[in-house]
Amino acid sequence: MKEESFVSADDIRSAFSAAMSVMYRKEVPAYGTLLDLVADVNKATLDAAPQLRERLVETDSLDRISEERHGAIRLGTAAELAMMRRVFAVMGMFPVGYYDLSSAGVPVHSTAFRPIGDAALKRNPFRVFTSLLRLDLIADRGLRDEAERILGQRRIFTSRAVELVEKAETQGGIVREDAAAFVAEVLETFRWHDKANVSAELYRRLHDAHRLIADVVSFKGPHINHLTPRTLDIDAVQRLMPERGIAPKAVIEGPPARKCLILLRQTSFKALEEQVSFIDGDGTWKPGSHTARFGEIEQRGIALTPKGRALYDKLLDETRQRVRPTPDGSNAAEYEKALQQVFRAFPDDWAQIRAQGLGYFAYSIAPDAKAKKHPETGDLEALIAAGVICFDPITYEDFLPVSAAGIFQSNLGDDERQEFVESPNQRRFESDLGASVLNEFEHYARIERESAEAALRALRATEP
Ligand code: OOG
Ligand code: NI
Repeated sequence: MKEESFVSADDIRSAFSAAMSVMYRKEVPAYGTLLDLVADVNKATLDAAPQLRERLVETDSLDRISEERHGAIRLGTAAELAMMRRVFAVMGMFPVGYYDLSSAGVPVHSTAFRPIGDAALKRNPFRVFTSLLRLDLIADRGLRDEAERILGQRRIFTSRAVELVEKAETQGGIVREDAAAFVAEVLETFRWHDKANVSAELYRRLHDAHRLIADVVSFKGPHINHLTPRTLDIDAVQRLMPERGIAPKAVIEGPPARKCLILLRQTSFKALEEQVSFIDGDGTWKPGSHTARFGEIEQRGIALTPKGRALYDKLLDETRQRVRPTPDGSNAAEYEKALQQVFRAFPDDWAQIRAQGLGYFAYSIAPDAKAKKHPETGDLEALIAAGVICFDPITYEDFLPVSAAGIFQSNLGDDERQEFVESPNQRRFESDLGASVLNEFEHYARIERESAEAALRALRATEP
């Protein structure tokens, strides 16, 4: 098989995320409304800031600005997770990071499947936050066994999807003739099923144990539960949602609005109550409802170093000690004010953020470097001071556990808070996954180091 006959993983990922978007918009019309709002706000933001538009043209592709950046699914078993890893690998998406949500009252642990290289991220940054249900955190032994039995019986991948993955693995890629079928077959796994796998009575028991358990166990597959486009002004979208008839969650998760955006800000509209039917023991269908699917938006800033992240975590914690946002939004303004105030302790200036070692930066030679007299040295700091090498923030491509918990909670019904013993178990997760996850900090540090080395090399090459 000649290499040229393979479709690139980036192309498969793009086709897949586009197909998923079309499907989700059809399944959840409110999501289409959100997409329209995001496109309008992004356009208004760009019209008001021509410089931003220029920068986006240089660094990104402007026409894809409002496209989806991520989605999320919840899986039930180790076998599902391991197979999902193989499916995503065909699309150039690899597990990055480990997120334990048990401490936040959600019985799952997660990773994000995403493109890793710079070129792949630019081409299409689509990623999927993927959670695995932790039945080990459920106290009721009988219910746990029943849930395990039901999950053990379902097949979330079509047999053709499995075949195509195996073929891609053997051949080293997807051949052109198989690309469309691969996307269509894999899409089936993410589809919504309004006919439940379980009786209304069992659904109720699962739901009482935790709403998330009911969401995972009761259905044929891990329906995509949200998609998330990128917005250039998250505060505007949050404010305008009600005007378009959609209800935003109480507060925006993550850091406050700032000049130098750090990490990730996210908000969502609340999950909708949808009609489903449950199957009784005698085979008759009973109408009911289930709440799971929503839409989200995100705005990304600089990736923080462990030191920067520790400061972020500390400040977020401090804010929440002062004001804990209530699900009904009644103290949202107060929370935002506290967030703004507390985060004054985080420098809002790129040079400061860099000098204090709080964020990761990419280095390059300044466009006018040649014209400048500069010290003949390999000392990065001296060259930056001389204006010969410049630095740009590296965008954070991952997720935040506290924010993720907030997103989960607001879409599972806020009134319910359940405590689990905090029990991260990355080793178990990786053994279920069949691979280890990439450490996000090491990854950003490497991008930074390599960019500095490349900039110094390029500079040497310009010297006589
Ligand atoms: C995933 C919630 C986490 C995010 O953006 O932090 C998430 C879920 O609800 O399944 O998507
Ligand atoms: Ni999300």
